[in-house]
Amino acid sequence: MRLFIAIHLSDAQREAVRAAQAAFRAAGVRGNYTPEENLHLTLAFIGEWPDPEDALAAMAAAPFAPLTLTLRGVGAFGDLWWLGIEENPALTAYVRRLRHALADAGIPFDRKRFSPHITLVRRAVPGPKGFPGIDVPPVSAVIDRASLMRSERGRSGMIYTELGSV
Ligand code: 2AM
Repeated sequence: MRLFIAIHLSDAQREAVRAAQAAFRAAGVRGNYTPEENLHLTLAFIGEWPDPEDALAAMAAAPFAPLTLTLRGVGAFGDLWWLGIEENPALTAYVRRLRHALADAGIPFDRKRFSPHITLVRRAVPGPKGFPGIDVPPVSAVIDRASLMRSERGRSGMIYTELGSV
């Protein structure tokens, strides 16, 4: 199964992300918008791996300590537009520990540098005036867990299911 480890946003944060998506839509930006129920922050992308219990055990070896996450800014990787978060040393340290635990357990993961982002829209095509400038309200939330997620292709888009959390 296709696995990744992610953080869920608070209701207020999801609302802010939806407002940013609405501003993109209002500016005529077309593309594959992330549905509200799929909004998340990926910490590690494992990809195909047969046994979620292995991954949960590795996560348990790097316990999550609650931290405060604050939304900040909008940016793009090519045609993927995202909403960012404020610099967060506690999160960076956790992701380092988590990835070490996965490596120690022999679980593969994408080793690209961690660039925390919440995907707003993939394959974005600009509107008549390009992409909108957006002021993202600095909405904060205390995050108390990281979740192991399964990703499946559904009839009308990706379906993400939480398999467990630490
Ligand atoms: P994205 O939002 O930037 O596409 C599920 O696919 C989640 O894992 C998404 O949040 C996706 O990020 C992230 N991810 C990270 N690395 C990935 C990779 N190599 N392939 C697919 N998804 C990846």
